[in-house]
Amino acid sequence: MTDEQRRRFLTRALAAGGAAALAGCNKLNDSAGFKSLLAGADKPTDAAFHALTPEDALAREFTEADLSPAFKANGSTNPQTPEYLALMASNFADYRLKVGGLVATPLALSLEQLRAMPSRTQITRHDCVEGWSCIGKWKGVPLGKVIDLAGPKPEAKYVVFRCADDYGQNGGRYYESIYLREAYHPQSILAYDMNDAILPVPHGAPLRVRLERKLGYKQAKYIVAVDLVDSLAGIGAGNGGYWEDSGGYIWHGGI
Ligand SMILES: Nc1nc2c(c(=O)[nH]1)N[C@H]1C(S)=C(S)[C@@H](COP(=O)(O)O)O[C@H]1N2
Ligand SMILES: [Mo]
Repeated sequence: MTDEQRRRFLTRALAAGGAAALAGCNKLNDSAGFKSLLAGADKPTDAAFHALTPEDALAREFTEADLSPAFKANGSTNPQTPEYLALMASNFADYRLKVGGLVATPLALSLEQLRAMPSRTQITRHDCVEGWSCIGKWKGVPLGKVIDLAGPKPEAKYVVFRCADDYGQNGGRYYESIYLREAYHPQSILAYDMNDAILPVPHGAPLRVRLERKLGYKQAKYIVAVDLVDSLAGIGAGNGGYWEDSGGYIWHGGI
C-alpha cells in the first residue's frame, strides 16, 4: 500500500467510526478486531497478524437471540448487469457456479447441487470498515468442499471470487480473493441462506461467501465463479480485490 492509499484508508475508517449508529446494527469502533485492524494498518503483514490471532482460530459465534433486528445491505444491493438481470428473471434456475482455473476438473454447479452438499450454519458478526456491524445467520456449503470437488492443482495459491455486479461508475466488476488455505477454514462457506430464508438479492443472491475472520468487503456477494490461480497479478489492478484496487483497503482484511 502506498502512503497515500494508507492515509485514505485510515481517514475513511476513522471517519466511519464516528458515524451514526444504524438501526439494528452497532457501531464498530469499540470492537477489538477493528482496533487491531487500525493498529496493523501500518504494517499489515500476514505474519504479524497471525502472531496475534492464529489463522485457524474461529470467529465468535452467537445465538438466535443476538441476531440483529435488521441487517444493513451495503455496496451493490441490486445489480443491473445483463448477466445478473437474466439470472434474476429465471429466479436463478439457470445459475451455475463455475469453479475453474488451476483445478483438475472445472465445474458448473447448480444451486440444487450446492444445496445437496454438506452444509454449515453459523451466526456471526459482520464488520464493515464504514463503521457498522450486524449479526446474521448464514447457511451454506463449506468452500473447501466445493474446491475439493474440482481438485486443486498443486500450484494453486489463491481463490478468486468473481461477482456479477458492476460496481459504481467505473464499470469494474466486484471481485475478491483469499489464500487457498483460507478456503478450508471451518467458517469459510458459500452461503445460499440468510436468517433461515433464501439469500435475498440485496445480500448477494444466489450465492455469497462468508469468511468470518475477515472484514465486510471480503464477503463477496453475487458470486458467479470461483477461480484458483497462482498469482493475483493481471486480475483487476492486481491487488486482489475491488476495494484493494480502488480504495487502498488491505488485502488480508483479517479481524
Ligand atoms: N459483489 C459485491 N460484494 C460485496 C460488495 C459489493 O459491493 N459487491 N460490498 C462489500 C461490502 S463493503 C460489504 S460491507 C458487504 C455487505 O454485505 P451485506 O450487503 O450483506 O451487508 O458486502 C461486500 N461484498
Ligand atoms: Mo463494507
